[in-house]
Amino acid sequence: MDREELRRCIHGFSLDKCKKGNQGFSRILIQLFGFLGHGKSAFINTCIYVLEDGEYENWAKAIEQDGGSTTERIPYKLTRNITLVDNRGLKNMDGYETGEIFAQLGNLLPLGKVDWPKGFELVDRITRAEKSMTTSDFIFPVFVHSVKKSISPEEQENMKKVLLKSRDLTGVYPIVVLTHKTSGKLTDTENVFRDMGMERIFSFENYTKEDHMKTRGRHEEVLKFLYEVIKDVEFRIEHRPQDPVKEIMERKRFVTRYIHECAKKAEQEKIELQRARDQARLQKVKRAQEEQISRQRERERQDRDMEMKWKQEELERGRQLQLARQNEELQAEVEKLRKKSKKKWRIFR
Ligand SMILES: Nc1nc2c(ncn2[C@@H]2O[C@H](COP(=O)(O)OP(=O)(O)OP(=O)(O)O)[C@@H](O)[C@H]2O)c(=O)[nH]1
Ligand SMILES: [Mg+2]
Repeated sequence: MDREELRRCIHGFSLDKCKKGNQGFSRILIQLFGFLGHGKSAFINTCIYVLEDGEYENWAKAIEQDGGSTTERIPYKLTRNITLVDNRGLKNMDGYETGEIFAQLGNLLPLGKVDWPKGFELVDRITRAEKSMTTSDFIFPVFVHSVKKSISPEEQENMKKVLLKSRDLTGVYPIVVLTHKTSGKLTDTENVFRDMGMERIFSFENYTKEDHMKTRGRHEEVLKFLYEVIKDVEFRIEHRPQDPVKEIMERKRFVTRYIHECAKKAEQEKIELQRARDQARLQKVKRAQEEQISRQRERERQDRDMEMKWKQEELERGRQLQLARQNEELQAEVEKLRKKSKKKWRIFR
């Protein structure tokens, strides 16, 4: 299929044209998610630029330098029936932030500003948003990752869990979109995602403010990506009967359960942390007591040694005194004998 045909297919796509009808869906919501600053907004700009084929604009407010910026869930209408959603980026993949991302992916939170107060009051926000929930959106998850950022084994493990949970939540295997394709280890990154079980991986060099010279390769890649999304949605609607209202309720149950599990895990971790702290404190007290006992023993040993030394010196002094006395007596005896013998010789003479 050439570029123009692809473009016609994408523009003309309607869920009503699916073999088994629209099944209650009115539009595809391509939900972009991923870490902060990995190119979600730039990818939206790229898609609009390619599809409109006009002048480049920073529609999705991609940031001017690396970092994070999008704090709202903003929808960008790509065609009559396809909308891209720029979700708030993740800082890390801990239970709390992932709960937020699942709530966004599941379309359980309203579009617009996304406040992320620390804690698990997310369930309340989901309940409050219930009235404004749109059930007629077919949710399609797309995970955006920059090849410039390497993935540690620990991150890979967490990412895999999140990607598989997103599949369970939406019923669709997420497509992986790799950005900055010419500035990093593309093949290595692709392999990491393949190892996580991701089959559909697209890589892009996004059009940006600095580099938006139209190229056939980039244009075609984007059109192929959108065409793949359409074909996947058609396949799913045809092969898995859908009930949008039931689905959103299931998604709500899924996310609520996930949040509760995270809260339980966090509570358990808190208890274990407290237990570890108590144990450490006890160990410290025990160590201090042992040190005190050993110091006391050392002092007693030193006292005993001193006493022994003192007694030995005392004994030595007594012995020396006795020796000196015996010596004096001996000297006196010798003197007496000497005098006696002198007297004897004088008589004989
Ligand atoms: N060269 C190049 N630059 C890109 C590419 N993708 C994104 N950028 C740039 O990287 C920076 C961050 O991109 P954003 O699209 O704002 O990232 P984000 O994922 O929307 O970030 P948050 O909104 O914070 O989550 C911007 O300066 C983009 O112009 C790419 O494929 N190639
Ligand atoms: Mg952004």
